[in-house]
Amino acid sequence: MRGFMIPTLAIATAFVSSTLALPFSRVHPGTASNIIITDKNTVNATTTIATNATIISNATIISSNATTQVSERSATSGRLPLALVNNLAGSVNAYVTGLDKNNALVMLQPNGQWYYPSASESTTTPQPVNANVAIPLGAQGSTTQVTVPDYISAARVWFAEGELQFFTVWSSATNGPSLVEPSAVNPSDPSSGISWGFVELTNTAAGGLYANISYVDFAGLALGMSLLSGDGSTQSALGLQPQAIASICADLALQGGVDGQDWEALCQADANGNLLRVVAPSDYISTSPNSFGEYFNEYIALVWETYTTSPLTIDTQTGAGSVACTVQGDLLTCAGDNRGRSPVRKASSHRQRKTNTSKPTGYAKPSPSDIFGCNSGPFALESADNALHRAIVPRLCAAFNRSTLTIAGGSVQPGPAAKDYYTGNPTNWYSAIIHMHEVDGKGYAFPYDDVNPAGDINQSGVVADANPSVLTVTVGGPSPT
Ligand SMILES: *[C@@H]1O[C@H](CO)[C@@H](O)[C@H](O)[C@H]1NC(C)=O
Ligand SMILES: *[C@@H]1O[C@H](CO)[C@@H](O)[C@H](O)[C@H]1NC(C)=O
Ligand SMILES: *[C@@H]1O[C@H](CO)[C@@H](O)[C@H](O)[C@H]1NC(C)=O
Ligand SMILES: *[C@@H]1O[C@H](CO)[C@@H](O)[C@H](O)[C@H]1NC(C)=O
Ligand SMILES: *[C@@H]1O[C@H](CO)[C@@H](O)[C@H](O)[C@H]1NC(C)=O
Ligand SMILES: *[C@@H]1O[C@H](CO)[C@@H](O)[C@H](O)[C@H]1NC(C)=O
Ligand SMILES: *[C@@H]1O[C@H](CO)[C@@H](O)[C@H](O)[C@H]1NC(C)=O
Ligand SMILES: CC(=O)N[C@H]1CO[C@H](CO)[C@@H](O)[C@@H]1O
Repeated sequence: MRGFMIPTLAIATAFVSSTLALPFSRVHPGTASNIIITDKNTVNATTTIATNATIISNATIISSNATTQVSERSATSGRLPLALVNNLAGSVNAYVTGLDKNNALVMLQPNGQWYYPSASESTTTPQPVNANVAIPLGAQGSTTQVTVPDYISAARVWFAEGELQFFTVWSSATNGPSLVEPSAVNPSDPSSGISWGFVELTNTAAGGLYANISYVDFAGLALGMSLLSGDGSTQSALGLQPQAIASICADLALQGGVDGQDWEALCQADANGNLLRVVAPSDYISTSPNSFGEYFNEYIALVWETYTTSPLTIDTQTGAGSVACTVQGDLLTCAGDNRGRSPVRKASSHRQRKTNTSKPTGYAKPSPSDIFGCNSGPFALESADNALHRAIVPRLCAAFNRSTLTIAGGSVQPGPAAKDYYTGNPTNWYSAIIHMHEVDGKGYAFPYDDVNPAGDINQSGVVADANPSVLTVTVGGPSPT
């Protein structure tokens, strides 16, 4: 059980604002010309070489609620049986997209065979994928079985209450198609008016299966996963509770009423006011840059003040062990971090001293968007960054994101346990509230959600196995037990 109550904590804060928070956002589905191409809604192949996979199996609807029985794959095959459980009343379609073992773009057809999308070179407008790539799920309570015929990477298993629209664009890098996927962030995306979600997976000969439920960018349809491994063990990440979006939006509205921030505007609704999804604050800020502007200022000032006079210890959880960080002037610097203050040079010559190589380049105060996204400003990684820096960034940003830097035990990070995450304020209420409405509290809600103190709950919601047997994905909340 998570140990926090929103109203009490929020009212206890000194960060109450008098500005009026924005209500939820409306989507207005557009056409191909309204698509905004980014790195988040595209999959770029590295080859166009298509190898026709043999038909493995047709999707089969099992009209019972019995535990799924799917034949185990052989250890040397990339075949991955999927059991898709529909717990929603309406009609649901599934889609599988990704890159095949040659890194060519593939989509799975309902007959179990790969479809290799194409693209025309003659236009820059995204072109619709018209092939039959929707796998209709059976009625509520049924399990639909389909086998991914071979290894796949950068893959998603999508679910939609209706039909999703996929597109391709010509890529001059490969002289072939790039896939353009539905975007949760763009309110004019052609698929924006329907409720959808996905789980991400990669299944390779070298690495096995790695699948996650990610709420880093948005939360939509309630999806849960369970992986049956070759050795008979199971792992699960149960995802959002049924009807979670309505509850999350109610909580966000409550928080917006308290602190005046645009929390409720993270929620998108269709023209009739039906709630569809919740977009992460970093993605929301990318289209509404004035939101959350001053939100963290006082908190950051307090963190800076605290660690000016005493050290912040970051446990890198690597061979480098724990390192001490302190605020000097405007910058937080950590011993041994390449972005920290360089070691004091032995003043061997007058000339060297003049070049002042000890210019500090530590961590500047982050902006709200830096804190929500963990990949910009002081948290942006550069190719020259050393291993220590790469270990500190996730842990430092996670500490900001969970508001654990100024609570008891917060001077060591990671330190405070999951029950104390988000008990400070201001905090990332998107992450906090999403985790509250997850069945088991698992599922990435910000990019470094896999940072945990050793032995504590791993909130990332990943299932992984070198020899996966069956991946079950449940739509609409867990099956009744
Ligand atoms: C794919 O390529 C397009 C340009 O053709 C680019 O805009 C997009 O960011 C790329 N996507 C990824 C995931 O790198
Ligand atoms: C895949 O099969 C289709 C239909 O049989 C055929 O037209 C196509 O050329 C094949 N592609 C490759 C790469 O073999
Ligand atoms: C898949 O279904 C189609 C249409 O029902 C059928 O013609 C085909 O033989 C089936 N393929 C397999 C592998 O069962
Ligand atoms: C499966 O369970 C659902 C929900 O409990 C129920 O509505 C449905 O009738 C069941 N289906 C079968 C075939 O028993
Ligand atoms: C989730 O899994 C996908 C596929 O393996 C991976 O690309 C992505 O980075 C993962 N997401 C997170 C937040 O780790
Ligand atoms: C070197 O640069 C830092 C930061 O810009 C400054 O604080 C320090 O005084 C400089 N030292 C010398 C000797 O100029
Ligand atoms: C949490 O799980 C993720 C995914 O398996 C993993 O990358 C990460 O290292 C785990 N974190 C800890 C502290 O074990
Ligand atoms: C994304 C996120 O969790 N942001 C949090 C980062 O850290 C600060 C400091 O606690 C929180 O207030 C933010 O909510």
